[in-house]
Amino acid sequence: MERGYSNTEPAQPHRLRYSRSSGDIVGRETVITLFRFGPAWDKFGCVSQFVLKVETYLRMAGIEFETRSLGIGFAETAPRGKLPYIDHDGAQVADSSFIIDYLKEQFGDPLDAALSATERARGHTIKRMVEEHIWWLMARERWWAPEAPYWDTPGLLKELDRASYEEVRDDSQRKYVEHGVGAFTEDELDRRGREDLDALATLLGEQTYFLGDRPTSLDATTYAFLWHILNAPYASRLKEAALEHENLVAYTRRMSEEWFAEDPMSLEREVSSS
Ligand SMILES: N[C@@H](CCC(=O)N[C@@H](CS)C(=O)NCC(=O)O)C(=O)O
Repeated sequence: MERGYSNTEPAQPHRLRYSRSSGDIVGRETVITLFRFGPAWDKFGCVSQFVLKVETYLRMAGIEFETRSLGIGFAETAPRGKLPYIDHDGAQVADSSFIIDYLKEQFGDPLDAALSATERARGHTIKRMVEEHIWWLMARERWWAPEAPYWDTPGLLKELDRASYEEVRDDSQRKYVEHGVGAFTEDELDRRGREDLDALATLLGEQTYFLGDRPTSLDATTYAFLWHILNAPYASRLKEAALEHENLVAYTRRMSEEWFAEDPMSLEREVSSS
């Protein structure tokens, strides 16, 4: 499926395959590989919101890609020790925002090119709140959830025995306490999450997308995080708060229908499993 919103077709990340005998084009190989942890929790393509953000951007910008699931071994190859990263014809780029900057440079900017300075500033502010605050609230919820959603999770900690899992969990919890979010009470966390979700619901209002009637790269972030919150497979006060905003729920459903109706977990794009 080729989609995008520019008048000029962006260059596609393909390597053409030629017939040795005739020289005719006989196929094309996808050369963008998105590295992720891997399918998890029933309907998640990956446990990472940032992986879904990049995947959403690729789908919205009409850039073909394949996925490669690394599971717990991700740190052996991830250039910054985190996922996602991509490989484009041998060039590796890590960090979801740097990846999107790179994709814009390489394939054009069909989603954001027409944005005004004010829209860009608004998009930047929303993105930072979601990625740098809501992410911590979500991580805090996941690591403390009584259901222990990361225990024995395919696509992440599946191969760990109980003692090793508990070591990873304790290390993670220490990280969140150092950040500050780990020291909040459940009610304080709930209050902070509600403040952010109320703000998102107000900013979205009746609009189709977060910056108006056309999708932009900001929607890759907002969709990825809202989808993860709304589909949390554990009791979540963030999820309860998000469900109270009909416009956020409808927005997430709309985005799913528009960009993820086909191959929702990118299983058809997967070239290896962990
Ligand atoms: N700023 C990075 C954040 C990426 C990130 O935090 N990834 C998490 C998963 S959501 C990760 O790889 N965590 C593994 C770890 O820290 O060991 C981005 O935008 O890509």
